[in-house]
Amino acid sequence: MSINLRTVYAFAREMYPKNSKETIQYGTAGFRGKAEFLDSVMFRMGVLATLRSRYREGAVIGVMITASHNPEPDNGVKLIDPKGEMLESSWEKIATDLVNVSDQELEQHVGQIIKDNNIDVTSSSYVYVGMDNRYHSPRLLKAVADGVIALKGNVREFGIVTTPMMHFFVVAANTKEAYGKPTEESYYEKLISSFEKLRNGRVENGNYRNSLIYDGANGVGARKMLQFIKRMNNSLAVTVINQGIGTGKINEDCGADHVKVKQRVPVNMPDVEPFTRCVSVDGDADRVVYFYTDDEGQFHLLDGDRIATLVADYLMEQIKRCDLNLRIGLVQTAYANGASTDYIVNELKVPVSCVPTGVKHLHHKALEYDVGVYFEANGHGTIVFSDSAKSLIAEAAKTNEDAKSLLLIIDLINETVGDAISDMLLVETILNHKGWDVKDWSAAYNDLPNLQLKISVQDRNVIKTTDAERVCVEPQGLQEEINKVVANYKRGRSFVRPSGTEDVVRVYAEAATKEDVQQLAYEVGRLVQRLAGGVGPELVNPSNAHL
Ligand code: 16G
Ligand code: ZN
Repeated sequence: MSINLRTVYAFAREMYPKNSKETIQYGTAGFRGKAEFLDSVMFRMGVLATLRSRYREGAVIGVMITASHNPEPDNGVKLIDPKGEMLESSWEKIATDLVNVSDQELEQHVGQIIKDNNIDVTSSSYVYVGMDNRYHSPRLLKAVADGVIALKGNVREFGIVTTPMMHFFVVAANTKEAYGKPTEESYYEKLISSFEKLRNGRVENGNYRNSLIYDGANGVGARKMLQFIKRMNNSLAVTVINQGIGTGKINEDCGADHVKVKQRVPVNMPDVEPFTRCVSVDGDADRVVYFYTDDEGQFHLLDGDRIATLVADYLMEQIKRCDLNLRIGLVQTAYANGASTDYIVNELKVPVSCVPTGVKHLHHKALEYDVGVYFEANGHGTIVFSDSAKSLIAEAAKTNEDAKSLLLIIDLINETVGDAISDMLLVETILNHKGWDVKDWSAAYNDLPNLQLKISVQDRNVIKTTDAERVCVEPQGLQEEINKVVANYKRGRSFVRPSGTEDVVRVYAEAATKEDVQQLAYEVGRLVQRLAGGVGPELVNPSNAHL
């Protein structure tokens, strides 16, 4: 096979010319931005995925087109490495450089990547592509596919799928073991059969009822849940709202991010009994949070921290029952509610560590344990089992029923990445096992009131942090000022960090009361505006707002 790099240039010039001069960066979530500027990015990512596949000796590389929880006009692209993990960081830099060169430089630049990485361009390559259900996704998918074709690679299109499904397909294609086949049916089969075996016909137990409301964020998670429902034997009665049919826009007033950040129910909530279990996923179904309203109409959130503690508690219990000597650990970020961390340390007595925001940091840390549970407060997370833990559990499962359940949990969980649907089925399994309703689940600890603000500044990168983003080292003096403010609040905690996905600085605050947390967030937000080059209107002091 001979490759003519001219083709790459010709395609780019004719069909995917670069129409934006702004430099963009491969961040925590790949490339993201307004869809109309992404055609050339997508084409080039098709090219890069093909090169990456050849570099990895023909292993399948995944490309997912989605802007996750962002609004409808946005889109984005993420590459998935052969074992289902995020793209290796040295290649993030290659990706960034590749999308930012001009069309004229493209041919030569691609030649350089091939040379620098010693890539055999005549070898075979396989790229899997999937997308969310935004109206511009099919157009962008075609651009990725053309990028692969320009280098004579093999491309397989999966159409509309969730992000975790893409990870599943990539792993299934690259592993020889009985992980599953790289097909939608195989994915459903694996999750549903382990879920139903874990239920063992017992659909209700104690306070646990098997019905729930599912907010699909008008995204792919809604469609796929409808597919799950079709295939489940009534083991779970799910009512899907925000299905993405009609006028509803993806993530608009609904979905996991809306529910978590706004701390309120999504649109189109049916009239349900107080304490009904409800769940929200985000636009590409890799995040999940639970919520309910009590008998006074008060909203309650059960977020990623809450899921992490439930899961860790359950796993500890099962591991103890099987008498297995496995080290379990929990990984959080600075966003984890202080009350959850206290509960983990003082009640669960599980080792807990804090890492910077972004799945790859959590995932990486979780791999240090035999059984690593990681969750971001925003609902993204999973469990990873080491190979030795898996074989110990498999051995024990020959004689022990609890170990058999653990083995089924390994099948139920999508280890490569947080998977909203798989995580939800896991939570349902644990609640059923314990005979718990949402009240029982909430009783473990009370979240400290918390709040997030977005602050616009001239250049968000003037903010530099350390200690898993809990301490700000630049601009100088900002952290000292934050410390002084925080000291005035009971149980006060606050940190600032530049967002990896939006052009803003994020402020997180928590404190003993709702009033305090509003005031604390305001004061820290003002510090950022003053000391880090704030642009836009000054924040309004909440204590003056009532005057
Ligand atoms: C991305 C990350 C997510 C993180 C979020 C933070 C991945 C796959 N996703 O969505 O883990 O919580 O960014 O966004 O790593 P921020 O930097 O804008 O606060
Ligand atoms: Zn997402």
